[in-house]
Order: sequence, then C-alpha cells, then structure tokens
Amino acid sequence: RAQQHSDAIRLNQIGFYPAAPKVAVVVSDEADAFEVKDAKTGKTVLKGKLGNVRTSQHSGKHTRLADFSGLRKPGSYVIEIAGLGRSARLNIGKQVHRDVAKAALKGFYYQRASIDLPEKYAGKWARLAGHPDNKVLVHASAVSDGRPENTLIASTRGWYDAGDYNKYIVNSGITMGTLLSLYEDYPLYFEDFNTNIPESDNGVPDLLDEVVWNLRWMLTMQDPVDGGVYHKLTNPRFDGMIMPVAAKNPRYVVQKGTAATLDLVAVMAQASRIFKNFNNKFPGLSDSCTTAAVKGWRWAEKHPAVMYNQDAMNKQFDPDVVTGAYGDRSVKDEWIWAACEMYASTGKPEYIKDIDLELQQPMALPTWSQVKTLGYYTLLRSAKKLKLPAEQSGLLRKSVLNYSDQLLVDLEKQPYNTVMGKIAKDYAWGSSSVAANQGIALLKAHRLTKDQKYINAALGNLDYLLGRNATGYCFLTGSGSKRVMHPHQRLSIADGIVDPIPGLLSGGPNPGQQDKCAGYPNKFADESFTDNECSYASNEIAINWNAPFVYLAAALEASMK
Ligand code: 9MR
Repeated sequence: RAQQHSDAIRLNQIGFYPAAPKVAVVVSDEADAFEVKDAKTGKTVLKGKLGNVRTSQHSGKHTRLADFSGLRKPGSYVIEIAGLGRSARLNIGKQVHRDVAKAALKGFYYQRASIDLPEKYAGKWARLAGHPDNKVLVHASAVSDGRPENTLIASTRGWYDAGDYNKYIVNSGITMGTLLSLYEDYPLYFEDFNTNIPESDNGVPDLLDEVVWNLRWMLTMQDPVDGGVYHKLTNPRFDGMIMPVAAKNPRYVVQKGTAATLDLVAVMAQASRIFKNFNNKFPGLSDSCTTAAVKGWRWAEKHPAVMYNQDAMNKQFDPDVVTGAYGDRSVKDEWIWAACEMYASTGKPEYIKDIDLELQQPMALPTWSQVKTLGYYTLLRSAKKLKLPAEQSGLLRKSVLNYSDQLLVDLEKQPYNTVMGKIAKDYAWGSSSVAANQGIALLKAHRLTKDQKYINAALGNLDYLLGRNATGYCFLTGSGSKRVMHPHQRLSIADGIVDPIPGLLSGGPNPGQQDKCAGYPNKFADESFTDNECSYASNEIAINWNAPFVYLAAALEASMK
C-alpha cells in the first residue's frame, strides 16, 4: 500500500465526531499554518495557525497542534501544510468508530481455537480448525488433590492468547472481565451490533456469544475434583510459524494456582449474573458459572497464595514448559477482584468483609497482573443495587476521579495531546493496552461526573491508537492509512495472505525492545516500534490488548453524538 500522505502530519486515521475536538499533530519545525480542504472539491474549508511548540520528553522532538475543531460538517477532508504536503484523508461523521469497534470484536472470532473458520464469516482468512484440545495431558505439576498425572482431559474452545497458540487463564481473566464489563456498562448498545459470527442470529448480543466461546473453555480449566484452576493450557514450547491445522505437538494443563483460580472466580461470578438473563438461550450456563465460582473460591481459601513460578516448576517437573509465564508476585489484587465480583453477584457482603480493598492507595491501571480496579469498577456499577455504604462508594469514586485527574494534569503540554505517554512507564510491553485502559478509566470518570473533559481525553487516547502518535501507525490491523502489516502473529504469518488478520491491536511502542529485532528506528520510548514479524515485544497482538480497545471504541460510539 503506497503511502502518499505526509508522515509529518499525525491524526486519527479513522475519523472524528462532528461535535468533538479535532486535532492533528505536526512533527516539524518548518511549519506555521494549515488549511483543511474538502477532499473531493479541493476547496479550503478552514484555515488556522499551528499551536505553540511542544516537546516530546522521550525523543526531544518538537510538535505543534493543528486544531480544526471548528469544522463540524460531515464529510471527507485533507489537511494541507505548505512545505509538508497533505495529510491522510480524514472523515468527519457520526458513528465514525463503529466499524473499528466491530472489527476489534471480530478479532476475537479469528483467534478462536478448535473450530473451522468458514469463508462466510472469515472471508479470505477462512481456515481449518486446529488445536482441538480434546485430549490434553495433565502435567506432573498439576497433580494435587485432583486428577493423576497424564490423565487426558477435554479442554476445547477458547481464544488463542496472542501471536502464539496457547491459552492462559490469567490473561483470559482480565480480557473476559473487560468484555463482560463493557456489556454491563452499555447493554443497550449491543442489541444492534452484528459482527457476522456463526452465532449472530441466535438472539444474543454478538459480544456475549463471542465471550461464551472462551467462557466454556475456562470452565474446563477447573479441576472438578478440588476446584483449583490450571494456570494455562500449553505446548511445552511454542509452535513454529504454522497454521493451527498443522500443529500436532502434545498440550498440557499445568499447575493450579491462586491467581488463575481467583481470576476464574471473578469471571464466573460476573458471567453468572449476566447469563441469568439469557437462561432460555444458554440453559444452565449461569448456574454452571455460579458453581465454578463457589468451588474456586473454596479452593482459594485453602490455598490463599499458591504462586505460579515457571522456573521452579521446571526444576521439579518434566517436561519443561517455556511458553508465556504470566507469573505474579502478589495475589492481593486477584483476591480483591474476585471478592468484589462475588459480592456483586450474590449480594453477600461476607465476601468482602475480610478483604482490604486498598481504597486509600492510588488507583492502579488494570493489567493482567494487577486486577483490583476491575473490582472497583464493578462495585461502582452495582453501588445502588448493593446499597454500598456512602463512605465506601465515596472512596471508590475518589479513587477513579483522582486517577483520572492526575492523567489530565499538563495534558496541554503533551506532544500528541494525549494523556498516553505522559510518564515513561506508559510505554511498557503492550503499551497500546495502557492507552486503551486509561481511556476506560476516563470514561468511568465521565460517568461519575458527566464532565466532558474526561470523555474528550478518552477520545484523545483513541486518536492516539488510531494514528496520532509518535510512530504514525494506526495500531489496529486492517484499518487506517498507515497500517500495521506484519504483526508477530502465527495466523497472519503462516496463512500466505498479504493482509494480516484484521481487527487486532498491535502491542505498540516498547523501549524494552526485548525481541532484539532489527528495524526499531531508535531507542526513544514513544518510537520504539517496528512493524516487523520478529517484533514480539512491540508488534504482537493479544486478547488482553484487544479487549480494552473494543471497550474504548464501542463505549465512545455509545456515548458520542
Ligand atoms: O503481555 C505480557 C507482558 O506484560 C510481559 O511483559 C511479557 C513477557 O513476559 O509477556 C506478555 O505476554 C505474552 C505471553 O507471555 C505469551 N503470549 C503472548 C503475550 C503477549 O506478548
């Protein structure tokens, strides 16, 4: 795809809502003014001066804003700057992000294990099923009060975690919590949101149908004997760059742990209250979720801090397992999340009675290893129903608002006019998910206050993900004018199709550059990205990154006029 636009003009490559703020960022010291032209007629519709010079703390590079918020008329335009040329085409219109929201949810369909993806739903990415996972071995590390070693279990379905083909409970946990929360926060929006999946006509929102594919897998990851949950289902070592149907290596469920068990408890508790309303469509599913949650909770009470330590496991048991570890140092936050979900679903305050919710500490942005805030979001959402004491809901509110207010400090000095990247730590492995999760927090703050500044900042983070960033890439595959074409993802690499699987969020800049891939432009945090298959540290995709993107794009669609 030839790139004809000026790379110095960065903007959301998908579009802008008529009434929303609209800015492009110009990375140049040579420009001073801009014009917006109608893409069809070439007529100038707006002229403006660039804003004050801002400096990236990461690279020292200078930027200036082209603010064209005054333009509200739906249509398609380009920005022109003397000496730099033209921007990518930009659209103004209602529902401009609906397609990317849909594409990103559909991304989960493409990640499905154990099922054929026919052309009717998958288009040119149609493929045969792989990883049936109907005969999975119980690893020696997983034997405790439950099944003996080498027992064969069925653990089919689920989504591939990322660029690799393994299925990890911990990462499924936050992913499912995010998607289920999206449904609980905006249920009406999903009544009309068709992603063309096999279940689209079953009278259930596609968001929930997609979630059920992974939910049923998660249920199989609980040892029915003792209620503990296997940390992951995995090959001992990663599959090569092959299609699923060609993958033949044995697969194992490994050691049960407290993080996996509590993450599953939280998901099952949340799912049980949602699917209660769909009992005619999924008979018994809600009850199965309740049972799993209660059994898991009891196991965790007996094993309050069994940590998954892959190196220690490999010293003791064979075969060695070297795939994604998702190991954690503390399960305090998993306890908080699980307790909040159990409380919200059962109405029984016993569940949180002995748990320190840590509400006096600063709020922590959700990641796979830090999930307590998912519990806060749930308590806030259910505060009325649970009749939460005013003091507690006050603290929860303060926690979310303080976090969001801190994000907004100095926003007007940020080189890309987004809260993302204000601190160096934002550029971690999977930084795109940091931007998306910050956006979610800001939307929560908007919900609590109705203050427009929060929703504008959330939108700014979507703008970041869709192109207004230091790399110039739109990070969602299949979208935008400067596209990610070579994600580190086995499906996209092995299928022989030029275009990658669409609707997947690339990890984004990560100065760790752990993959030591050639192609990084430099060491600057905000530019440490390379659209290269070898770059698992900056250009992989993962379900826990896609989920907050779906949330952010869909929630903004549901909120913006
Ligand atoms: O998202 C994970 C990131 O936070 C860790 O720093 C990184 C290294 O341990 O692993 C990431 O997760 C990967 C997982 O271990 C295996 N599947 C692919 C995931 C995304 O890169």
